[in-house]
Amino acid sequence: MVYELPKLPYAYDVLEPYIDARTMEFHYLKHHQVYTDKLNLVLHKYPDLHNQPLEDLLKNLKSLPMDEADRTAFKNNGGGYINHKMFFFLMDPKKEKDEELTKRINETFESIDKFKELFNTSALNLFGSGYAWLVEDENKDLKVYSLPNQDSPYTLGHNPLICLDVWEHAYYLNYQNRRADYIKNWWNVLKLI
Ligand code: MN3
Repeated sequence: MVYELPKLPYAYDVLEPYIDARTMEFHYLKHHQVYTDKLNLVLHKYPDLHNQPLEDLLKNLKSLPMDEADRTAFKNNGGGYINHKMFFFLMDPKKEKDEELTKRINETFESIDKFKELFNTSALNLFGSGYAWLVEDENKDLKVYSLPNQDSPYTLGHNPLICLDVWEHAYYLNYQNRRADYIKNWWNVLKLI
């Protein structure tokens, strides 16, 4: 085994009422575990890649010495692993406000509210499953966009800073089809900005 399910640094119920305990438990224990297991399964065939950071492997996705089926499996499950890790850690209630990032967001998007509006629109307009992202691009500029499935900004050469999982498994038990409500409420569990 190369990767283990990262330990969740908080209890399932601490994000209530915005994200309910049952959703957290299923999302973390079932979904994140499956991505972890499938990532290990594909990397098992490539021992030379075990000591390289996952971020670097995703940055070099196109040139990894894999066949195309494994490259797709790695993209989906390596992305699924690292995206979920970031998403769950971002929601840690003990996380402190990042003053530097807040300042940069204000400078780039005029205000935190305008940034959130842009981010929410991106999350809401994503067709099907995926994530909304705040990233730092290759010029160190902040950008907001969404990516489908478990695609990672690392594969575009960008550094992810904030992500919101808008797969239905992230909200359906509590919100059913009301993605907009989930997105709006989600900001209550993000202490970073
Ligand atoms: Mn998810």
